[in-house]
Amino acid sequence: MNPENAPAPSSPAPLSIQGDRLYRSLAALGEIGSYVDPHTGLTGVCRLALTAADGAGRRHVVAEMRAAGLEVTVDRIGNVFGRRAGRDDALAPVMMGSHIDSVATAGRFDGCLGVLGAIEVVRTLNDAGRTTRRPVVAAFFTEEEGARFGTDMLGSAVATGRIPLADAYAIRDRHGRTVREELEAIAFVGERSELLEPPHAYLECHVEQGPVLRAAGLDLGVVTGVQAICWHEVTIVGKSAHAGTTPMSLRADAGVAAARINLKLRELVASGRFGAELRATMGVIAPHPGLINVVPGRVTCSVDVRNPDDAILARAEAEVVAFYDEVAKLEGVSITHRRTARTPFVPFAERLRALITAAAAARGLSHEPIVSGAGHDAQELARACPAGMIFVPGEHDGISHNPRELSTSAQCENGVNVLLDTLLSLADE
Ligand code: HGY
Ligand code: MN
Ligand code: MN
Repeated sequence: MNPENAPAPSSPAPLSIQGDRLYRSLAALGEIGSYVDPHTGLTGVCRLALTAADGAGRRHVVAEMRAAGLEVTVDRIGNVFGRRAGRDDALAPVMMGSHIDSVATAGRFDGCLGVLGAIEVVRTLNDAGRTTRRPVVAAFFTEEEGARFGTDMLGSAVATGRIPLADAYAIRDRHGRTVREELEAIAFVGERSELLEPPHAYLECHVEQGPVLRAAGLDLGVVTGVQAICWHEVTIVGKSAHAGTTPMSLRADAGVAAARINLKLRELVASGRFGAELRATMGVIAPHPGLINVVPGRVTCSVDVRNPDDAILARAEAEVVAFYDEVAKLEGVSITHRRTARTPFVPFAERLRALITAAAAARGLSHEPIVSGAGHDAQELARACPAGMIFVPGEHDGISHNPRELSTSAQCENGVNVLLDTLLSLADE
């Protein structure tokens, strides 16, 4: 090595994580809540927030945190923090984290990479006998997915003051169970205040969950921000009636009304009136009674609309809401909707993006800026402190919220090594 490139005598040798240890920890957590999909034969993960499987996953990760020497605390919304002391222990910590709750048809990487990656960073510091100036915290947040209780980033939104704890406790799942009851059922109602002392900075390593990085042959994404998100829960009430005897002219068919709304979502995107980046999805379509010979009298469905531009999203949402009234008249049904999530475009801190970019470059890893299509806890932490995200590419077009989700050991190792480097820059300042 050319002498002037050698690290200055005082700077410690650069550290690297143990990629195989990280990948084994992802596999081990992925066993908890795993299932075999009867249609595809694929093994997926189902750890919906605050279910017994989530509770088991939580206890497993808490044990991993403790085995890495972290002091673990739990707050009143069930967010979990593993703390490693710093030389100046009174300073605000640098936090790394994500979530371990999953959708019902998940893979092993969404969220888990950021939590287990944070613990792997701590193990690497331990192995090297390295103490940072600031304390370091590895964390996971409650119900990031929103798949069970209907609003995403719930735990980190409470921790940063966007959602009051009492409101969060009262949210019910589709079976009427409340967040509070379900936290108690898995014994994760903690003592610690739910309002987070602002960290010095927050970092999250996460799979991209899309095709961009892999298609471009890039090692990493430096996330510039998270696009704006809008969720509605829509209730359509028509009239259950006999499928054979009821003339079409006498029907109030909630199923057809839902179908019209679903097609409208597709039309909004295809029209180009909202630019090229609008995304709209009806993920939940639940007819009642859901029987072959009964015209559905009631349908509960969901609307998920997203765009990087807040103003465009607002226009699109207004058009959807106006369409609810149109369909109600057309089909002779009543349509009500509840906005269950609404987050603006959230930019990430320039300074952290620059540190992540420099760390990737120093390791010779190819990287590009990228906007996140998915919501993340980092967008909530960005309200409390400078936040940044590192994206890792995924195989199979980066598919996610699907058992085929897959990032290779090398892809995960690259992401968490850059997480380590960025952490060290921040934790020693
Ligand atoms: O919906 C989302 O974007 C995230 O996966 N919760
Ligand atoms: Mn996620
Ligand atoms: Mn997700």
